Amino acid sequence: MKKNYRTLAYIGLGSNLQDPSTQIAIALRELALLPKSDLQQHSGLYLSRPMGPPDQPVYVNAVASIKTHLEAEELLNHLQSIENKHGRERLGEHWGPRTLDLDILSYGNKKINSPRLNIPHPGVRLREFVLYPLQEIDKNLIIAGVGRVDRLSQKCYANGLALLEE
Ligand code: ROI
Repeated sequence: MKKNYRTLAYIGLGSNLQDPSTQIAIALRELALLPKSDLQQHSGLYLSRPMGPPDQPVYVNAVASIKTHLEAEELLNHLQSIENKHGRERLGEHWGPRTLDLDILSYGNKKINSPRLNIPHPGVRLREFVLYPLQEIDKNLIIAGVGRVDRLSQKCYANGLALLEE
């Protein structure tokens, strides 16, 4: 049955291989083409130090919001097929480099814990490269079960995060 309401979902984008800024710019255009969905907003592009093994290139990160009729798992399927189009290889290295990573950060006020999905994303409260861009697009955002994004980003060390000029 078609859902007759739409869910506001936030998506995190990250890349540190093969011209990361271009990967992110193309991914934003692809998010705008998701079925049953409308892209609402996206942040600027940020340069961020790698979380995880430090011997990998710096990342470019951004966040976007969409309104969608897709169920969370369907949205995940679409995001994974976009990642795959960008040549994402799952090399098995824990927290290693990647051409494109698309994470569902939140999906309405829903909490989901399934083998494929943990929503809200468990990394949100600790990641400057998620919190600062979220605050840029919605300074009043509250992530259910996590907290107010403005307060969380005040407590989160910026770690050299830098907004890239256009
Ligand atoms: N580090 C940064 N700075 N940005 C990311 O998007 C990112 N993504 C990841 C890991 C490997 C945890 N580190 C990251 O998946």
